[in-house]
Order: sequence, then C-alpha cells, then structure tokens
Amino acid sequence: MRQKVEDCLAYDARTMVTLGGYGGYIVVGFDHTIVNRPGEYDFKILGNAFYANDNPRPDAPLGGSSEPGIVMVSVDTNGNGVPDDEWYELAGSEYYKKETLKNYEITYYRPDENKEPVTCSNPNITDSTYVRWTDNYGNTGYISQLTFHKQPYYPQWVSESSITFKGSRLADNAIDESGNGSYYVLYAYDWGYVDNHPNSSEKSNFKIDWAVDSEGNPVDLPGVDFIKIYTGVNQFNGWLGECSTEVMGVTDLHIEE
Ligand SMILES: [Ca+2]
Ligand SMILES: [Ca+2]
Ligand SMILES: [Ca+2]
Repeated sequence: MRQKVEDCLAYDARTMVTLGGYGGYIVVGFDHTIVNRPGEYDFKILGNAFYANDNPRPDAPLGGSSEPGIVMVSVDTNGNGVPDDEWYELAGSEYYKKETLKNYEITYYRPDENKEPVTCSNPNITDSTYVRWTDNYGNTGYISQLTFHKQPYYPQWVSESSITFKGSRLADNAIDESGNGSYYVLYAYDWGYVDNHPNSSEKSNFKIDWAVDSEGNPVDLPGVDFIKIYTGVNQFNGWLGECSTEVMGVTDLHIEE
C-alpha cells in the first residue's frame, strides 16, 4: 500500500489518495528540505475540494465538498532520512477555537469477517455498523459501509484488532441542507487545512510559520523535511460516507521548475 500511494503522488502523478475517516493519515518526504521563507506560503497540498453550485441556502458561506485535513511538519533533526523526529501541527484557522478538540483519540475496531451487515433506510448503506469506533470523550459510533466502496475499510496491513489515532479534532463541517439527506454541503474552514478549498485557491497553500509545538507555542522552523496529513473531522455524511480527506500531491512553492 505504501508503494501504491507513492506511485499515486510522486513525480507529480496527481492521482487521488483517500485517507479514510478521522485520523487516517499519510506522511510524505522530499529529495530536499522545503525552505521556510518567513511570511510567504511555502508549499501547496492538492486535494479535490470544490464549492457547491446549488446550495439551497442563500448567502451560505463557502462550502461544497470540503473534507478538511490537518497538517503536521517535521525536520529530520537526527539526519537519518526517516520521519522519527518531533512533529509540529500547522495551526490553521480553527486551531485556537474552543470547538477544536485537542489530544483527541479515536480507536477503530476490526470488523468480524462473518459480521452480518445491518441495513437501514438509506439504500446506499450496505452495513451501518461496519467499523465500530470509540473515542476518549466517551463517544462511540460506526463507519458505515457504502455501496460505492466495496473494499475492506479497516487497514489490511494492520494485524492488531484495533487501531488508535491521536490528534486535534475539528468540529463537524457538513450540513444536510436538503433536510432529507439528499444534499449535504461540506463547509470550508477559513484557512490552513487540506482538501478544504479548491486547488486553484491560495487557501490550499501552507506556511511553515504556522507551526506550533504540542503545547500550542509557535516554533520557528528554517524548513521542513516531512509533512503529515490526517483527516481532521469525525463526521458521517449519509450517502457521501464519512468525511475523508483526499490528497493528490504536495508541491514546494519555492522551486521554479
Ligand atoms: Ca513561509
Ligand atoms: Ca529522522
Ligand atoms: Ca475530498
């Protein structure tokens, strides 16, 4: 799977990689350090976000298909070429808001392969209790299996029966504007998230200046060697499925050619 993902993204291949539900992530590296030019955008992350054309709500804020992913950056401090160094979150527009949960932890449980699917009123959902999750705020829920995606959802390269992800959790961003489940609008956050604004937007660019440590203190990084992106919202949106950040590439904005 690692090789498959690399083939999707490396050398500007621009093939979409879907990170899955909250916490699903990818780490990318480069053949050089992405330099931080203070005050300037340093890299762009491509997703597949778009704005809605037919939002029935007048004067709605920008939204459509925004599935915000949170960005972390790292410096290869120990020089071993591997991302085993400290990570810093890029504090986007939601970072300091009280609705953003810090130190969020979610655990997903491997579905029993003999599990009987549970259907519901939505014909696009083949199993509404497919992958169970619990979090450290006392919530529990399920990732539903949809007719559109027939592959196993629980990572097949993970041998353990459960898998835990930790990070910041953004507030839910989708609203069923139709009231009947037919038209969800996934609203964009202002800035600093992946798959949140269209690739043509400046708001799909990132500044290394936004990096903060685990306590939320700004850190001054001369450049970064690794970038991690994870799905930052834990929300199920009916026939669209779970909020799942897409990545199509990462570009150093300081390289001319
Ligand atoms: Ca910069
Ligand atoms: Ca390292
Ligand atoms: Ca998307």
